Amino acid sequence: HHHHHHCVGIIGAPFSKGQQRDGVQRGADLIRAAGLVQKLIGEGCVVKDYGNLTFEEFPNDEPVGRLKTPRAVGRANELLAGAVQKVKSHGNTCVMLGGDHSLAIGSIFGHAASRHDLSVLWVDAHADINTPSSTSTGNIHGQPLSFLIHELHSKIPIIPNFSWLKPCVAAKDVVYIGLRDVDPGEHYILKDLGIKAFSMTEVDRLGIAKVMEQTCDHMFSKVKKPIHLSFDIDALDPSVSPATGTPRAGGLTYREGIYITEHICQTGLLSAVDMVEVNPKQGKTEGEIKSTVNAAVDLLLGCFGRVRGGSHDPDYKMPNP
Ligand code: 5AB
Ligand code: MN
Ligand code: MN
Ligand code: MN
Repeated sequence: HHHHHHCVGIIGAPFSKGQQRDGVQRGADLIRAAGLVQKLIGEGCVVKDYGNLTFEEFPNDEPVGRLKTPRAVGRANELLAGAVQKVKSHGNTCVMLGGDHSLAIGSIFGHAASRHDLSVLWVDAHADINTPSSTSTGNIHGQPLSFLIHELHSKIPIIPNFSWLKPCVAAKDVVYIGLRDVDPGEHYILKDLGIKAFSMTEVDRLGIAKVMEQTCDHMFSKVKKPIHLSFDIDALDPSVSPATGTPRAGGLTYREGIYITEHICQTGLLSAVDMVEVNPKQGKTEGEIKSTVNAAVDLLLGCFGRVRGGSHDPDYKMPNP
């Protein structure tokens, strides 16, 4: 086994305007308060915390068509994209702590600007690929992939504060795991573009080990591309991660979630991670919040070398009696 250390750069993105529930902007600080940095260092990572971004307020952010708070979302993601590009230029694996999932727009765009030809692994109960016309809620956290995928470019209207954004991912380079709440328009897009998707039905049929094998076969069919892992905490079952804005029954177990991140770590190709949609205000008890935040931390530790079977430094000396 390899014993390289991971260099990790953390960006906090306390942003909630991609949806309508207050609290999700606190996710980043809660994940830090649970000891993420110290635990990563404990795994042998070299960690730089770039701190939290500060987002501009848009007092008159009227809907554009169905889209809610488009100006705030557009500007926040432009700022995030620049921050991710900077973290990547320093040679770090980028960890973006949300905030809501609209932030994947800037995170993936910034990542793609510094590492061409990415694979995106989207772990979520939801497909987040509604277009500004197909959305039933107007919430941009249900739409980020439609802004990023080349094949959907013609479906994206002109939106204020989005002019910096250009599609940067091909449909064939996206893989989903965990789907169980997909809107009809989203299902149409998935089928039309032939996007690889392991819904919870496939997780049940194949088991998580085969799902990960086939995910990697698909992502590395030709060349070994850097991986962008976008992990929505609502992919896990609400019994594990209840403190989130759009929980859905029948999700991944804690162990399946950890298996995904351990497996992605072992590819050696993980280049950026989003951990999003942790919302403490959606937890009914302290215990629910803790369980959700701890799951987010443990998933991230799996991304950066923690293995459940344990490990030791190459120069470990057995103590004498
Ligand atoms: B999340 C829904 N499809 O478009 C929509 O939590 C839900 O980032 C989106 O995955 C859920 O609003 C967004 C109904
Ligand atoms: Mn979701
Ligand atoms: Mn999502
Ligand atoms: Mn490793």
